[in-house]
Amino acid sequence: MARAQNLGEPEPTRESPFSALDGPITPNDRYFVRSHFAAPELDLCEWRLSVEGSVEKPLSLSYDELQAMPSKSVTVTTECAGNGRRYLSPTMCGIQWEQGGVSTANWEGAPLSAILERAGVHSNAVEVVFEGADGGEIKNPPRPGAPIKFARSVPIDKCRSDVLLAYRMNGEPIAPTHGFPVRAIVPGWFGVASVKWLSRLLVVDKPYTGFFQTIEYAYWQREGGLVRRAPVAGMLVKAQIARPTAGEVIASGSSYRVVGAAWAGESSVAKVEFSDDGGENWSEARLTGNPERFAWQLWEHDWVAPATGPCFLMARATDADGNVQPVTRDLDRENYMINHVIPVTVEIV
Ligand SMILES: Nc1nc2c(c(=O)[nH]1)N[C@H]1C(S)=C(S)[C@@H](COP(=O)(O)O)O[C@H]1N2
Ligand SMILES: [Mo]
Repeated sequence: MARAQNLGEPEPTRESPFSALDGPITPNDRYFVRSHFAAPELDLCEWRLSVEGSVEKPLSLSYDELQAMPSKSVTVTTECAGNGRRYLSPTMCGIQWEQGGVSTANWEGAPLSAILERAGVHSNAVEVVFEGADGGEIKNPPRPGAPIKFARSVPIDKCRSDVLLAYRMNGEPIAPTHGFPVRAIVPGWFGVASVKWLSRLLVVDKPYTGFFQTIEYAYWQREGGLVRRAPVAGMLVKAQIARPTAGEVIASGSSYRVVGAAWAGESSVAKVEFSDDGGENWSEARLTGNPERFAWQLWEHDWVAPATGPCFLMARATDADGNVQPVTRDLDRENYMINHVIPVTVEIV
């Protein structure tokens, strides 16, 4: 399995082999892994999920209690906010993901709405902070100080409408690297919000400003002449080409079925276009399979390889709200939210 080139971070990371795309679901052994600290080993008998903060009745749920609640399953595409960082120029710090920081799985678990209802959330609540059992010191760059836990918050409305506390991934108990026994799944949002190894839900009445919320996994938002730090949230519209792959050698005049996937966060993919001349001309690709609200849209395009020489292939998606993938990089996004069109160079012989 490919390892993402790692600029100084010791934590385990694994790219999904995106070029192997062969259906809507990423098999568990090909699903990408991004963990900031060592995976905690949790004992099911001792594990509890506590629900605290701005609630009428704090809870402490066991694995059995969570599983006994009505369950729901949903197919969700999750992209790491740093996916594609390898293609940024100048180079930005962090894991140098190519195209494999994105995967799709079917998750089964308890809707968070039911748990919040049981706890009786106070009307002043604005967010739920998801805290993982993992933590440690921040090493890259070094920040001397006490160890911290991995934690992220999600607005209360999103928690009520879409968030799942998942215990099964593609029909199997969630593997230790993916957050056993229970993780959050925040459909349509960048992966960082889907906290693994959940141990605590803290309902808060002010926006949370933790390390992975406002320092990392955050970007600059401009409003009224001010620049402020905003946490990455919904995934942006984006298409990737699975095949051909960069550097592939293709015979001039041959027919080639170009395949890929596109996703649009909380919106949906309206169209995917393909270009074989570096973005001068575009033709519409075919959307395939059965679209699901939070899952990627597979697409294909029957293409005849042009004259010999290097050839710059591009795919660009448009979402249902009319957002088109940009051609240039927005520097306010720093090293996250990478959705500008990135060419795949192949060699026509
Ligand atoms: N507790 C915990 N949750 C976490 C993380 C983490 O390091 N610790 N990484 C986040 C990030 S940045 C991503 S992209 C996804 C990756 O999930 P996966 O490893 O199952 O693909 O988990 C998120 N949840
Ligand atoms: Mo991530």
